[in-house]
Amino acid sequence: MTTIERVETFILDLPTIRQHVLAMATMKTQSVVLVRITASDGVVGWGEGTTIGGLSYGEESVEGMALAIDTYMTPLLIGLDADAVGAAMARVGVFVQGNNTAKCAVETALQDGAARRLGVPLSSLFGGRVRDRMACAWTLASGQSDLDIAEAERLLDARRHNIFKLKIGKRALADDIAHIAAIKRALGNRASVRVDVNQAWSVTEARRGLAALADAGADLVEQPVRRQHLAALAQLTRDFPIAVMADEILRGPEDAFRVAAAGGADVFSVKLSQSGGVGPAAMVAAIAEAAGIGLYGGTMIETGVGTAAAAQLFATVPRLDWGTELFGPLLFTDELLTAPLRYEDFTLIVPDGPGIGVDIDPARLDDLRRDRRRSVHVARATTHAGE
Ligand code: MUC
Ligand code: MG
Repeated sequence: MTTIERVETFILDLPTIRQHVLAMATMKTQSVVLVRITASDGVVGWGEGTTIGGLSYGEESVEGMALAIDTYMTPLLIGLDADAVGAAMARVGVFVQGNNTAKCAVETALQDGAARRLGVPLSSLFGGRVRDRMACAWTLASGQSDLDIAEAERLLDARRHNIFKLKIGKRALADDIAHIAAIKRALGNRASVRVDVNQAWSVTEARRGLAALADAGADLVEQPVRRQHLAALAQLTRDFPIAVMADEILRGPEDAFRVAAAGGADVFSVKLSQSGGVGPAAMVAAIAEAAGIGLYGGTMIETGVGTAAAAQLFATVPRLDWGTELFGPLLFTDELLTAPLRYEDFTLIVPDGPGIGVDIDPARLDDLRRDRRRSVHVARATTHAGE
């Protein structure tokens, strides 16, 4: 039996190419946790746990994830069968509640190692590929309409993205609607324009907002109200023609089932991090598929590690009608991989190699590690409170 020998965590801080303005935080740096799991046969698997804006997006921070893995998960994992990923994660689940993003980092590293041991891409462990490339949205979040339009035009010209997600909810509703309308007017039918409110609207604002968004030409609205408000999300889904997508409300298969049963969304944004790993994300996708809910491959703005893992899974789902937003590595000034992921013709190409299909450059890893840096721009300083 090949056993799990070593589990290591690394916190990395990656500067972004421009500020990324969301309802709850302005990012200038993205912080991630990478997990490296070494098995007794020497095979190494990598996984990623990433969230956004310190603790402003969710309940896990990179510092907390590293602690949860090092202190609570690693002792449970050492000596277990490295190929029995489900059994290993079930054991972790008995002793560690929640912490889905930290679990995602560990589970992805185990999946990567198991697939590398077999010499196959991770997609082969999830039924095989139905596509080799997938549509990939870009998020416009500079905070200014003219800059966003110029950025979108550049990306359309380069044939890199023709789906744009606008981050709204920080400004007054009327200002956000004017911003969306200006962008949609400029791009016309050359692009799909969608918005992510990141839970910022009250139910009343959402009712006004969804009506105005449809008029402004937006195709989809993501998580308009707080994740606790399932009944409101379901009502909005029923009442307005614009597609409603669930994001923060989905934290694994149980939530997916609850939201699907309540008719709570037209589309699910499936995120490996929120789901707790590749396997649980596959279950979320299966629930959506069974319920007739559209699928979208979501991101937590991961490096190439988490992005490649997600691409491996989304390559296997039968219908991916809303595409993906697996643009994470493109938002960073630094590349972590030996060979960057390829974005061509408005799509992300699914990498071919074994496991997640990408490799980390050890020198780059060293450069980006928080514990090796002389000065650190931590996530805390990226929130609005810190501006
Ligand atoms: C989210 O809420 O979807 C994904 C893309 C982006 O710009 O932010 C994230 C998080
Ligand atoms: Mg979202």
